[in-house]
Amino acid sequence: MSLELYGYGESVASNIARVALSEKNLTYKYNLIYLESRGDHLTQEYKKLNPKNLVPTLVDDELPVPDSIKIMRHIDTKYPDQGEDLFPSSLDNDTFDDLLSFVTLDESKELGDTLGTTAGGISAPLLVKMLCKRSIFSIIWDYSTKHSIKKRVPIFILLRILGKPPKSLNKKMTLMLAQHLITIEEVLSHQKEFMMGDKYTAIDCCMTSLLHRVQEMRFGSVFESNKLPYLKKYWKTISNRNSYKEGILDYVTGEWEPEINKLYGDGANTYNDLLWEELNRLVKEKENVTTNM
Ligand SMILES: N[C@@H](CCC(=O)N[C@@H](CS)C(=O)NCC(=O)O)C(=O)O
Repeated sequence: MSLELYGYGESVASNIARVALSEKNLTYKYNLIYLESRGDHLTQEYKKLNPKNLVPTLVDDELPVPDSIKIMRHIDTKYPDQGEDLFPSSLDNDTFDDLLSFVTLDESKELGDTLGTTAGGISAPLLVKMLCKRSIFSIIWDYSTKHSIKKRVPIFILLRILGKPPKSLNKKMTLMLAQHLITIEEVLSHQKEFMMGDKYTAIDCCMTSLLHRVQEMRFGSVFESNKLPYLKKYWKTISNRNSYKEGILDYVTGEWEPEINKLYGDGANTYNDLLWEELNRLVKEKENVTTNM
């Protein structure tokens, strides 16, 4: 068995793949692919492994497997007797599929539509900082001539030219995040340990990475509040698993941290108050619906 993973430390999708590999107790060679700051994912060589120019890609005995969800399915099928069963057949398929599309980083969906794309959206201030490590000219050239996902090209170029994301984008992503957090709280109101119930699954691998991004972007107060008690308990459970350290914390490149500190100092995300305003509004709205029933 020879496994190689191409990924980036501060990439939500790469984190999903690494958490899953850790949960399956699989060891692999790791190849660090710097994204916006260097454009390693835009080289011809990497494109042969991942035609969409995205991370992560797993290479299993020379077979390239791009996409975090496909990677999880691949290792779960090929190594069924190792570690956790990530796609247990005994579970309710419809609920599982619904949750999978809720967490997935689906490049065909709009930013904010799923928790996965919202995690990308709330990261925009940092993506811009990384793009700004390179000249406008090199970003325009690299992205317009090399990136396969054409609809992403003008977005990256515009962000580099503006030097920061438009406020309307930050605001929209914050409001979407509030909605998705309420959905998670509702799912977890079954009062079981994991998203699908008693069994740890691929959904929890995704959630570990997505909630880590929420924490990393300084929205971590949502994990401390008794307003979202199930989320608080769930985050404690998944962040205490070995896969959180082994799949995420151990791979941080350090590129983001100084920029996050420059943006938010010792404090919360600039949009944290807006997040809480919206969360409080949604919680109240839900309470009103329940009392009127
Ligand atoms: N559906 C893909 C999405 C992968 C994805 O969007 N990766 C991001 C990093 S989290 C990326 O490579 N971005 C680089 C770019 O868009 O240029 C997966 O789940 O693997």
